[in-house]
Amino acid sequence: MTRKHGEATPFRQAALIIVDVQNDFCPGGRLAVPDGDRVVPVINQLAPLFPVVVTTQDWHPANHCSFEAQGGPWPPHCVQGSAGAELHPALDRQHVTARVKKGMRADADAYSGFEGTDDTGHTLAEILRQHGVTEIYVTGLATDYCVRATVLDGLKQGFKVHVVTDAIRGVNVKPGDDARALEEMRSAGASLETSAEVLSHADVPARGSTGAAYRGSEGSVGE
Ligand code: VGL
Ligand code: ZN
Repeated sequence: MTRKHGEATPFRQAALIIVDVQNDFCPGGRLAVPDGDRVVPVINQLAPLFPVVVTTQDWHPANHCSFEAQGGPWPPHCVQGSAGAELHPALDRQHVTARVKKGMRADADAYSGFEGTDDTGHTLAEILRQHGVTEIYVTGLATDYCVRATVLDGLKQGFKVHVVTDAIRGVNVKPGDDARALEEMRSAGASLETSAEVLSHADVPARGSTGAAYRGSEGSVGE
C-alpha cells in the first residue's frame, strides 16, 4: 500500500492526538507547563487536516497517588469534574472525533494516552484502528511526561508516529528534560517535524500571526 506523493489527502490514514491540553497544565493552572497554552493555536491550525482527531485528558480522583498528599511527585491537578481538568477554552473542538480520559484509578498513574478510554470504554488504540488509522501526529502537554509516554506507546503498538515539535511544551523539572525526551522519542523511531513541515505536506501554507484563513492551492474558482 504505497501512497503517491502529492495525493490530495495525505492524512487519510492519520490521526491528530492532542495530549492533555487542559487548564491545569496551562499558565494559571495547578501544574502549569511554561507556555503550555502556546500549543493551542498551532493545534487549531493542524486539526482541520485530519479525518480523526483525538483528545486525551488527565482525569484523576481527588486522592490520586501522584498527588503530594499521597506521597506522589505532583501538586493536585486535573481532578475529575474540576475546571482545571477541562480542555483549554481556546482549543477548537469542532474537529474532535473522540475524547479519552486516563489516570482515573486512585492507585495508578497513567501518563500515556494509550492507557486511556473513551466514555464507552474503548481504548485509544481501538479507536484508532476502528478508523483505519496507521499514523499518528502527537501534540500537547507535557513533552517530558504524557507526550513522551504516548509517543513511545504508539510506536510499541505499531503506529508510525510523528511528533509536532512546536505543538508540544515540557515541564522541565530538570532543565533539558524536554530535549532529552525528544531525543528518546526520536531514537525509538518517532519522526520529529514542525507544524510548518506538516502543513507543507498538506499543500497548505503555514499561517502567520495575522490569523488569515488558509486557502486551497486553487483558490475559489467555478462559482
Ligand atoms: C502529566 C504530570 C502529571 C502530563 C500528567 O500530562 O504530562 N504530567 N500528570
Ligand atoms: Zn496527572
